[in-house]
Amino acid sequence: MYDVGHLLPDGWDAALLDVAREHAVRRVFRPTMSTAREIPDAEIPMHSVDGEVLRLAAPWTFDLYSGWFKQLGERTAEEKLEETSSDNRALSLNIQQGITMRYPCHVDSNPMQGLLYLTSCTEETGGGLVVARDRAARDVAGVDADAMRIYPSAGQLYFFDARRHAHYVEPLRRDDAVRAVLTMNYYSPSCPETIRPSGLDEQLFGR
Ligand SMILES: O=C(O)CCC(=O)C(=O)O
Ligand SMILES: [Fe+2]
Repeated sequence: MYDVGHLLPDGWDAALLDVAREHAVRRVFRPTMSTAREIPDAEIPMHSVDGEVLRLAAPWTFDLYSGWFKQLGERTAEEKLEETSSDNRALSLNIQQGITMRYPCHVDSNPMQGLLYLTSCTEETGGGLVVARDRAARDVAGVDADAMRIYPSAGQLYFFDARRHAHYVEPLRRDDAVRAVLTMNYYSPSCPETIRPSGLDEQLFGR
């Protein structure tokens, strides 16, 4: 984890929260792809701003993705990181609001995930990132049976290889609470973009 918020231009977080307010779209996640770790008939509402929209509304996020943040990620990965072939696959701004939403349980397909948090969470606010210790965890109940919880703060940049540990984001505990994170996907020579499971784009960006 790198604390980068104070090194970014003043107002970066407010600017992205404005983009979220203006451009977020609501979708219903259905666990049809091989990386989902939900019970089969789950339907989970999600709010996000796609990379193609971020490219226009906050182009500087792409400069960080392919520049400084990629370099930081390469310190954690033991190899070079590769950018994705499309803006939607590269970046997404994910927003969670109120007590009913959570981010679906899944494993990542990419070997390195960068997460820049715009908001802070604690045990009181909820919104923790819940990660299975057991690689066999197949759904939320399986994750919860033995999990670690991460409560990120605004301005923190995390890098993960979460291909083998299922994870989800727990709901917030207040109706007026908001959680927002810029997610960045990187591939690498040993795990290239061509392994991305079919059905993932349709589920994440379909209209
Ligand atoms: O929002 C988070 O804390 C995690 C999101 C995540 O797991 C992902 O984007 O793959
Ligand atoms: Fe993930």
